[in-house]
Amino acid sequence: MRLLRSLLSSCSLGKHVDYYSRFSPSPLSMKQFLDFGSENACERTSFVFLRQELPVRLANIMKEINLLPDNLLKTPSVRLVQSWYMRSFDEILDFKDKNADDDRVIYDFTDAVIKIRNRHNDVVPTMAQGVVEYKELHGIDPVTSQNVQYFLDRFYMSRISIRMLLNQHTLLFGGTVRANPAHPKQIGSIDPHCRVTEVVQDAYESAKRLCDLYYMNSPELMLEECNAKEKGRPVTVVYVPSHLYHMIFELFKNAMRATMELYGDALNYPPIHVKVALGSEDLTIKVKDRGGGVALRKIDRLFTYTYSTAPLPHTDTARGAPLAGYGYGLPISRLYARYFQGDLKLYSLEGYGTDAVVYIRALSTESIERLPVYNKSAWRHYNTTHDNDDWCTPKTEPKGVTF
Ligand code: W6P
Repeated sequence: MRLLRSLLSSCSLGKHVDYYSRFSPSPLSMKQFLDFGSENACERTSFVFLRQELPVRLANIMKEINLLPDNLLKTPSVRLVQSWYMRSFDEILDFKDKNADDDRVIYDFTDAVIKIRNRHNDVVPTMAQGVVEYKELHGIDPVTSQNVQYFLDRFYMSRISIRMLLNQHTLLFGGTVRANPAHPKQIGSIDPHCRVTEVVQDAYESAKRLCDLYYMNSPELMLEECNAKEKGRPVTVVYVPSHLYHMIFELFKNAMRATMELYGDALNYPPIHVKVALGSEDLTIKVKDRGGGVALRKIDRLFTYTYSTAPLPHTDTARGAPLAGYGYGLPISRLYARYFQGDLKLYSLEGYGTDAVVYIRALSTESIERLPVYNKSAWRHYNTTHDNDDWCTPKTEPKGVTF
């Protein structure tokens, strides 16, 4: 019924998308996220904020989906994702003129938020499938690859931010009690005293389990921390532990795979060294392997969506899924790092090993959402080519010179 309505009035839906896309998303700081979870904040405040902010964030990225290359936009996968966005946008819009003082409305809203979150669970693999479909039919040129990279980085960042809002609302107000039963000291998904080495340990154990399954062995972990702010105290940070876990788990999988592939059936493997350091601006986590490294020329590929989506390897069910190296693990981990103004970088020494470094803002006042906005400048990105035509192309022999 709703689908029918949205199809019939897709024109009016489009008008609403246009309207909300003219607002810029409002980035929240860690402090603002925590305030929503504090004693005096309420579900009503959150409702009033989200019924405006969610349509704004959805509309901003929906306008960008429309700028994708036509052949990509027409793939069934991208169409499907687009329909999820339209539907969710429409469902939130339903609450525009509802009475915020009516408990029923507030209850229904939380219900809608949960439905929307679940509808969008498979966005990442579905978009990846769209890229595969496009590649199979049309191949990939550098300009398209650049546009897809630009789009997916923004699209997935938008998705991370929208899910953060949805999660905070349901975790804080969805149940009868405010505390998250699994993590009573967290404010929704945020831990105001997240112990970094504990998350690193957890991520290591999970990656080790996969590594042991696949390779019958695994490298050890050597973990050290240096707290320059409070000497001898464990490093803590105001952060989303699940985001941190996601990034570090991904880095461990890559580090372990490199190590195991290089050392083959050796009995000992060089350990993975992790260093956690807290300074006044940065909290830095370095994951260091001795897996042989990656040539500088190939480092960018590890973050390239069009490169890492090989048509799904028909997984060798006897050995199980490969440990790492397929899909969007690294580029999405980098987005998690950037989401609160940090970053993720790879420094490799080919022939030796790789240092993967996650940078996180140490100060919660500096941890502010980094959000894409749809504007003229974003639009221009899709409609101009950024080719490298202002640098010479190396020739094997200099023109007109003979030696
Ligand atoms: C490698 C490749 C890589 C990616 C990410 C993290 C660690 C590593 N090690 O050889």
